[in-house]
Amino acid sequence: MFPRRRFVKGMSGLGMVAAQAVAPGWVRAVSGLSEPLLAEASGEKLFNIDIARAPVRVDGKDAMGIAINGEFPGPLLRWREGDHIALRVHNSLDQATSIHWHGILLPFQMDGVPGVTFPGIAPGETFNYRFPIKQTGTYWYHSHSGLQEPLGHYGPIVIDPAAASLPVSGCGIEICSTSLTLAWADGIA
Ligand SMILES: [Cu+2]
Repeated sequence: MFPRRRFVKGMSGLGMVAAQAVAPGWVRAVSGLSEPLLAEASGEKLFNIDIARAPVRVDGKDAMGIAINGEFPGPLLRWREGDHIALRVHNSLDQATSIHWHGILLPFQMDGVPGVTFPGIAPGETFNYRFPIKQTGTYWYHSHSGLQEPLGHYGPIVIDPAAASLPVSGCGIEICSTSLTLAWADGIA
């Protein structure tokens, strides 16, 4: 376990150095970066998201995890194809954070990978993600900062089709959450 952890930490450090050396403009911290995108869109659906430390118990062990709106893993985000989404993500941690919308088709500035498509979210800062929903299905979101993801910084997304309301199975998400939680309880993170 220990060598893997050191390896992952080393990798993220190297990644940051490389990204800063060649960083294009959109990677640097600019307040209100996402404001021009979809600013004129009407009917935006707003989600307020807060990322903070919270006590959790996994496999009988007490620890400090990372909760999203007080939940571990984070809350289900249910969207509809054709919606315009605005997500106001506030960082209440003492370290930088991010949310990557895994598998979601969106403008690259909204992808949420620090040092690649945006600067990340500094402690105490809020980042406004805004994008249109162009697909359906089950997905998930997670931190792309450090080792926050296995500490609980992830959650499910369900996107309903525009024209119908179908029953939803969350089994893909369940498998994903369970494996991450077990990895954490095992001492990987
Ligand atoms: Cu991902």
